[in-house]
Amino acid sequence: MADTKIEIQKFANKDGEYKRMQSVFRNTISKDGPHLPEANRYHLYVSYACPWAHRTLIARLTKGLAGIIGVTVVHWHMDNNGWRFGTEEESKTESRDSTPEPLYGFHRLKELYYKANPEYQGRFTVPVLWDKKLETIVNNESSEILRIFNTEFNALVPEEQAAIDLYPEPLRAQIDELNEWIYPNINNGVYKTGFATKQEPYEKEVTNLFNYLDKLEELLKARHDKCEEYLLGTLLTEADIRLFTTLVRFDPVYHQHFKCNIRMIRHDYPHIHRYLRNLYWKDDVFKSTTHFDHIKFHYTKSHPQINPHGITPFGPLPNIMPLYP
Ligand SMILES: N[C@@H](CCC(=O)N[C@@H](CS)C(=O)NCC(=O)O)C(=O)O
Repeated sequence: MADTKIEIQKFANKDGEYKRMQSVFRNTISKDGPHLPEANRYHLYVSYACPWAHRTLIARLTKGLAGIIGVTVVHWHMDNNGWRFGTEEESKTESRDSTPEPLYGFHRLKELYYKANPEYQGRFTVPVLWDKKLETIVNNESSEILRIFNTEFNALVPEEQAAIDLYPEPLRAQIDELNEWIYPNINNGVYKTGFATKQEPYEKEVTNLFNYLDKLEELLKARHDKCEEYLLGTLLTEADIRLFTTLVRFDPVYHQHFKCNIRMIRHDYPHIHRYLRNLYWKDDVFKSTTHFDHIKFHYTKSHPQINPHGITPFGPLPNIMPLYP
């Protein structure tokens, strides 16, 4: 417990404010190399609990990359040594989704980072996109992995998936504009709220978060009035993927665990709630990549500074409401 407190102080500064660190590996895959687009050359390491990693899982399936890029899921529990891989035993029983590390038999995610760079000094985060040929990390920043998946494997997937463009040229300015306020105020806003270690920054962040959820509600109401399902209208884009992974965790986890509890999506934001349910229930890629057990266990049992007894609340039930409640 004492160690965990030290750990959290790396996040929160002396004023009790949470600061997210920048990702370090920022390369791309392209025909110009050195990371060439090739089937079965890359491996994606994720946690089903993590909203950033979840983005990459959705993009991988949407773009038809399931048979081209393998995935390993870490165990949901993160301790002072970071993420670990599931044991053989666990992969059969307790947490079937988290399996042993397939390439090197590593026990911890951090071993991959050190293999890529023995001098590495940053955090050991998921997602990690690994190049099996060059034995290094290509990229560990989810927003960039999304873009890589969107364009760089198009020659290797069926036409139908190649034609899906999650960042289409004519919508780029609008997508960028959405990302610019949704990322700091909502995606990262829940973390700034939940990891605040003083009352004042907590109150500032939680108020700000709900101001932006109100803004989102207005935007989605306007879309609904025009019978449009997505943030940008009738087309699924990366902006939806980036938003979904936060919204789907909101009521089950952020509301109570991160004290983001001024309002609840299911009770207080009908348009956000409909948007979330539409994505989850109508597009199997969103549903099949959402694992509420990993999500709930991870947060509530990996942050003893927030939840010292590690008790995972039952509710709210269900984790997500039906499409037509
Ligand atoms: N900027 C990164 C953030 C990834 C991130 O913070 N992942 C968290 C899990 S939700 C993590 O792995 N944390 C481990 C740690 O900080 O030790 C991205 O979007 O890919």
